[in-house]
Order: sequence, then structure tokens, then C-alpha cells
Amino acid sequence: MTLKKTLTIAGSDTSGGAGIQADLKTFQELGTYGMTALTVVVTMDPDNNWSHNVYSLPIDIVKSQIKTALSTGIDAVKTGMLSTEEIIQTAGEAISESGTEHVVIDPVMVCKGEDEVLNPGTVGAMIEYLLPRAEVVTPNLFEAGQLAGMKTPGTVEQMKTVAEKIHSLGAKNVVIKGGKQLQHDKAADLFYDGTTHLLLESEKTDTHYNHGAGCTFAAAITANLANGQDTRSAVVEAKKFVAAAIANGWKLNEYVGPVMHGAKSRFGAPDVTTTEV
Ligand code: PXL
Repeated sequence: MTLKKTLTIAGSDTSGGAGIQADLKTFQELGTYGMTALTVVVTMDPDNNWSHNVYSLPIDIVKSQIKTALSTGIDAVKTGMLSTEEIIQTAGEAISESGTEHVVIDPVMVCKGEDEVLNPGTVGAMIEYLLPRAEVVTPNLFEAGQLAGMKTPGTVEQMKTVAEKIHSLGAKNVVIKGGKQLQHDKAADLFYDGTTHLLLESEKTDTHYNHGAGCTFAAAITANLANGQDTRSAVVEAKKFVAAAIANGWKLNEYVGPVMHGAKSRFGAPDVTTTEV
């Protein structure tokens, strides 16, 4: 038996909920073979309120991992935390040269609870090197505003405008993750394919334990595409996967509660409705 090969080019979240840890757990759950190219290592300081430290890896080590993984003939690749313009350019060019069929860009700019953009130049580099190669780009509200050069959207109407702008920058499909900041009574994400705006909704879960939700959503889209789903169903099924993971989020310690990546296969998924808006 062979498995579809999925690659994540992303950072290590030592706490295990986000980053490559989220991606690998999700790839495994969805029956794909996961590979990694590590870009940064994120640690948390237990003596300073769990504040984050981000250590970028030398570019040669990043390049050599990407080359190793792509040489195996990857079915779908996802990018996550890419901390420098050089890493973004390297990843974008290598993905192009490899001709990988499915490319999911999760334009990670901040970690939850941290409000500084990793490095201001990275937004321009993502627009130049990643968006034109994206089959799907998955910004949260803040990242969507940054990519579009607009203010952070706060309503579904504003998400639609921002999604159209990001699509015009070359991403074939845009998924804006609504998250907690969205003024809406449901947990809502917007999918835009250049023609139709589709609102994906599930019941809100009243929880702080949602660390890694964004990475998990994008990783599930990646695995679903590798497994041959069309883009729309890859996104809708990924929303079910992450809604289950959030509904079963749990407390790791007093600072962080990760989603439960394997929740859907164990407990099933909450309902997700889709409405053209
Ligand atoms: O959730 C964004 C994210 C992505 N990648 C890595 C992270 C985080 C947040 O902690 O550590 C490696």
C-alpha cells in the first residue's frame, strides 16, 4: 500500500499544539504520510508567563531539508511559520520548481497571545513568493488584513472584500479563518474561489483551549487535497476536523490549551453548514 505524501515547511511549536506538531498529527489522522522541513524552533519561557522565543534555523539547513523532502515527489505541501524573507523566498521558489500539485499557504504572522508581526518584511515576501503559488491561502483575520493592505476585517462583509483583494494577488482560493474576533454568532470561516463566497459555520465552542487551531485547519486542507478531494470539499471537511479538535480542546498547563487533533475520529464532528453569501 502506498500513502499520499504531505510536507509541512513550518516551525516547531515545542508545546506540541501548533506548528509542525499540529501538522504531523493532522496528516496522520487523515491517512497521509507526513514529512517536515523545519524553519524555526519556538520555545516558551515558564519563568516569564510562557512568553515565546523564536529561533530561526540557518538558511542552508532549511534549504537542505526542503530539497530532501521535495525530491521524494510530494502530493501536497503546506507552509506555516516562515520567519525571514529569505526563508519565504527559498520555500516559494523550491515549491515552484518541484511542480507540487497542491500548495497550501498558512501565512503565519503571529502566535496566539503575541501581537508583533514576526518581521515586517515578511508580509511583502509572502505576497511576492507565496501567494501566486497558492492553491489555498488560509489567513486569520489579522493576517488577511495585512496581506490585503486593508484594516483587519471584523464582519463577514469585510471578510468578503479582503478575500477578493487577496485573490487578486494570485491565490486561487482564499479561506479567511474567522476565529474569536469576528462579530458573528457562529464560528465562521469564509471560502472564496474567485467566483463564490461560501460561509462555513459551526456552533461556537466556549473555550480558551484552541491553541493550534489555525495550523490544524490548514494541515487538514492539505491532507484532504493530497487524498484527491476537490478544493471546496477539502476545505469543508477540514472545517469539520478542526471544529471537533476545538470542541475537545484541553488544558496542557496554566498558560496553554491545545486543540485535540485526533478528536474527529474518536468523537465525531459538530455540524458545519455552508451558505453562499
Ligand atoms: O499558531 C501559530 C504558530 C505556528 N507555528 C508555530 C507556532 C505557532 C504559535 O505558537 O509556535 C511554530
